[in-house]
Amino acid sequence: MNTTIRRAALPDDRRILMISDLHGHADGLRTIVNKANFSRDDVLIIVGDLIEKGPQSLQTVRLVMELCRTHTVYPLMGNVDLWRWEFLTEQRGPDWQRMADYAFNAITWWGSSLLHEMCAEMGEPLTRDTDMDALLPRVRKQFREEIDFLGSLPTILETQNMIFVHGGIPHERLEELAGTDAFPLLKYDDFYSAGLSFQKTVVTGHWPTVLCSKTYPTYSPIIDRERHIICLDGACGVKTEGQLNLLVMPDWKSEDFTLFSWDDLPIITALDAQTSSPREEARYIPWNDHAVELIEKGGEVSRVLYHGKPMTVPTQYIFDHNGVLSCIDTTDYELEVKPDDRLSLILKLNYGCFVKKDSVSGWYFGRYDHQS
Ligand SMILES: [Mn+2]
Repeated sequence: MNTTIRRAALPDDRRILMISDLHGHADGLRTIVNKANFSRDDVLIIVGDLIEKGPQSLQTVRLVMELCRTHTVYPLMGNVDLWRWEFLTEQRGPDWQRMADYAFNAITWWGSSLLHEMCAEMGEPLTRDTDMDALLPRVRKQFREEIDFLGSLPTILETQNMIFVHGGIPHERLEELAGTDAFPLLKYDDFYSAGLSFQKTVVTGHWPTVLCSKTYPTYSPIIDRERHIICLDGACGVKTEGQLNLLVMPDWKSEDFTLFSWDDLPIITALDAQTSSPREEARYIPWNDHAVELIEKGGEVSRVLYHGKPMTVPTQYIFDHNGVLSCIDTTDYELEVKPDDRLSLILKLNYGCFVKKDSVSGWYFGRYDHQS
């Protein structure tokens, strides 16, 4: 698919809400826009990846379609949206085997896939024995509206002072990008680390911001006012501890942002106070740099060496990655906690609780109460 650019002059004095990487979380989208009191007076910009990696891909597409009818919404294409649309419409020729492989992998990883949801709704549960050639025309017919909607999503939205794109752009001469292959702009991995600067503020999703954490792990958006880049992806669906990030500006000229976030982790209420460990000394092990050396293996937690630094990590987070001992998504950071703080529970051990507070994950060793 070629890059398409939608241009919009955003109205004055209306709130601008931005979100990305919904990844099949219709309930999360509904909850988070309600939290922000989203209304017809607001503008909502959805920076791509509506589907997959979550339980409600089909519902999410339909919810976004519905919001587009009732509210001012600018949805954009994500790389996953484009992949699915290309398979479903055979843009690159029949490739049902890959589509099916993806769908069954998705079931293993995330418990759902768009194709499974479509087949379930048709009353024909998808199995390894499904005759894909016979299924495709029926899927296309029954879900024509949803598939066409995915295919209609533009690559880039340009406003008075911002450029929205799922992955990233190499430069902001948009007229040169129009008509070129959209895929590199949708799947521009780690765009933030490319170090580029822009005149207009470039707002992206796609690459979980937590991967850019140099010390303690944070899932909140990156707002870089010098290089004019905003990254929204809170790793919802990709990581259990991930979240949807909805960033709200009072109007398009404003430089103030309010964050609303959503995750589906259980909540505990802290009973004790805990002081934070030094943030600059904390380490986070992301999934793209996760080799560790074992110092001592324990039952619940083990001691490992990560980039030369000893860390205590949950033993269950240690795994063999193609012969390399690895550990992911953990940190030695200890959060600052006050009694009555509500904490999102990621992992409960006798050693302590691995939790998230205000978009930052870390350890809490105090007592707590369970809440729903
Ligand atoms: Mn993506």
